[in-house]
Amino acid sequence: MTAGVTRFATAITRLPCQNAVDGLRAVDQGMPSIDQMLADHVDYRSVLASTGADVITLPALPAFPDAHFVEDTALCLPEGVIFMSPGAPSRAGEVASMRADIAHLFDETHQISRPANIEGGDILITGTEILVGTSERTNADGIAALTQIVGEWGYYVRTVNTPPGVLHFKTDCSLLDDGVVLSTPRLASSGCFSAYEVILTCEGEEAAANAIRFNDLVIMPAGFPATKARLESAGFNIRPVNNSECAKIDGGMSCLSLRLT
Ligand code: CIR
Repeated sequence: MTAGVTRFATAITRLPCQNAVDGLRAVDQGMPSIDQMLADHVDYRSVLASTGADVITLPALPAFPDAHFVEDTALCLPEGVIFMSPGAPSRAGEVASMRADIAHLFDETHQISRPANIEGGDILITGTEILVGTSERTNADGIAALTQIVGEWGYYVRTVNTPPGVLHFKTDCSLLDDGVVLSTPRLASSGCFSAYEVILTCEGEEAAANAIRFNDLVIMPAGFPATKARLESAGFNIRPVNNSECAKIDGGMSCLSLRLT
């Protein structure tokens, strides 16, 4: 692997379907508005495109309310694509569509299958390693399968713990720059980022942790002014995108795209 900030040429997204409002959620935070969710998705795609990247928008999948959270279905690396094995049974069927839609973009394709479970939301790629959080969605078999595939490409996988009650590892963290992460205090206190510079989310703004570094921008959910100011004072170019509706079904900035070099 090479150090340095990855430059992405392409982002893959999928339109939310009308029944995206029925997506999985840990707690009831009210019914999302599909109109607002669709408007937010337009904004999200336009911010990705503003960096010069090609943004692919796949069609909605009405049978799968969570299918616009594309990150959970595939891991894209320069060497190839690994299709995930979602731990949420209602999401397992999303993978076949994603494979049909994007496999042709890659030289090598791999598929992880049950009983191995792994979702992309639990995987953080840094310049030096791939961190994978065990969670309700990602088990030891899933991490072992991933480790074997990417090991042949020269990547080192480190297993870490997703905090209890947190959906995915990346619900609580993001890579901001080479060697720099944004993290909630609860995740950082586990020590998993001891080799990194850590910028903490501000008190009461833990939901700001799921951001993405995409080319020159850090795209973060709107509504977290203290963390935004902290990141700006550290020199990052921040683009907030409204995420109020996806947040009600536990989705954030990273899950809405697959990012390819
Ligand atoms: C789910 O529970 O699977 C969806 N409602 C949210 C998925 C969010 N994905 C992500 O953070 N990578």
